[in-house]
Amino acid sequence: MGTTVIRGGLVITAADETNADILIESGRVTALAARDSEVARRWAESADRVIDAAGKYVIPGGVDAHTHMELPFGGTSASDTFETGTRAAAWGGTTTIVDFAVQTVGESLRSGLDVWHAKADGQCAIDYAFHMILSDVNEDTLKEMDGLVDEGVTSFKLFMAYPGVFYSDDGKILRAMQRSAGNGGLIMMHAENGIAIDVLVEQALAAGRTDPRYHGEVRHALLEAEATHRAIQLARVAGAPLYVVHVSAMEAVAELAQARDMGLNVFGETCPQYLFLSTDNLAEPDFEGAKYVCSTPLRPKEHQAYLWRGLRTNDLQVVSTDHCPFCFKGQKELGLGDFSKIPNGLPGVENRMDLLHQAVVDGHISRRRWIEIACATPARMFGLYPRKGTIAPGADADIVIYDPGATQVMSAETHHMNVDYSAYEGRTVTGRVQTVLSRGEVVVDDRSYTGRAGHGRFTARETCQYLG
Ligand code: DUC
Ligand code: ZN
Ligand code: ZN
Ligand code: ZN
Repeated sequence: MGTTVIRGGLVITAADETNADILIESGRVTALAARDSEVARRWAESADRVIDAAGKYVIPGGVDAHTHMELPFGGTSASDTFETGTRAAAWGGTTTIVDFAVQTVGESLRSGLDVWHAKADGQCAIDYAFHMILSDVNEDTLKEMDGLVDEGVTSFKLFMAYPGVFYSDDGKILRAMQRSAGNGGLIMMHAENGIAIDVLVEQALAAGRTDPRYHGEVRHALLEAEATHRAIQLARVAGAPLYVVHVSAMEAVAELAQARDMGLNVFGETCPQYLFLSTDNLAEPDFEGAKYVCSTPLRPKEHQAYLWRGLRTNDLQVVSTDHCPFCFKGQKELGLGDFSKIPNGLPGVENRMDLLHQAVVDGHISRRRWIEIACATPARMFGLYPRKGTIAPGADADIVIYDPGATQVMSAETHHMNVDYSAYEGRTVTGRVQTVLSRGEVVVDDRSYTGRAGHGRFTARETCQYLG
């Protein structure tokens, strides 16, 4: 691989905005120099490739720390493979995903991780890493956690929801947290009171409330807040840091804010669907609401302002997608007549960087905060920084040339995710990915795909770098 120079753009990281040219050698950023400086001119003269970024932003590739490619769920399987899902990610300006490997009840973490490697290895267009879902916490599982941390799987998701599937009771959660306090792993929590939710599901169905919108009602905001509170207290008792995934309720944000005001290592993630969609979508007629069934659920619109505020005040630190696509035809339709049978999840891995840029245009966040919540902080949180998440000497050359003035209409007609609908169908956004580099290789070249399955590598992660 020769040398590449990216010339003439505005380089935006979480820390700075600078008019700089970038020198890339052997897949890494080796130097930045002031635009039009003597040294930058010399680089351009001798480079194998010069990419013109005049009038564009030059940003770190996105880090999506929450995806579910090929996740078996609700009697079906998420419709993006690692191949299709990572290609769509690249199209959307994301160059690293962290996907959730799943432990099957009764089996080891090792066998779950092996299954995920078999799905992903040799298939990905961009770099990938894994978290591990703990579905069966026992003595063996706890011991295995230490080994996973050593091999770069340094975070573990637990579920307070989904009794009988992924669910862990408080005792199991406490044990896993105690173990992670000792081995440096980060516990990620799906914070919803699944036992109480199951009662409300049963009551709703018995009363004939079967439409998708009841999914939002039974998964009550207070049951998210209660679980968030409980997870925080358990983490305090264990002396472990905690990362709460897919926060959607304003009452849960308040729990996180209170914990952080106490100085605790408690972190929160939200997702574009909670920032841009609402229970209005769940109530769409003709079963269309099923397209918006995910857990935690979409909330009434008034919650959005609290999520934006949390992102500005750093009570929420990360926006990831929880990308978990199911086609409307044949998959979401499994829940016709019973909302509890609709497979949970929304597509979004391709849309995140653009939607958050729209949030910059709309004045919710600054440009640097955009990069912080979508690139730098997820990389630091999950032990990928500074290889990923920034543009600096030594970093992997995972770089996006972003056109801030272009407009696009989001649509299933034009997206690259393997799913038959867009959660943002018909939405016009300002800004568009133009060119994407993954470790110095151009994988999207001026809006045409030049990547390949197998370019992406498994990336062993350090432990969380975001404590204190
Ligand atoms: N939530 C979803 O929406 N899908 C998969 C798992 C989850 O927790
Ligand atoms: Zn979850
Ligand atoms: Zn998830
Ligand atoms: Zn999820």
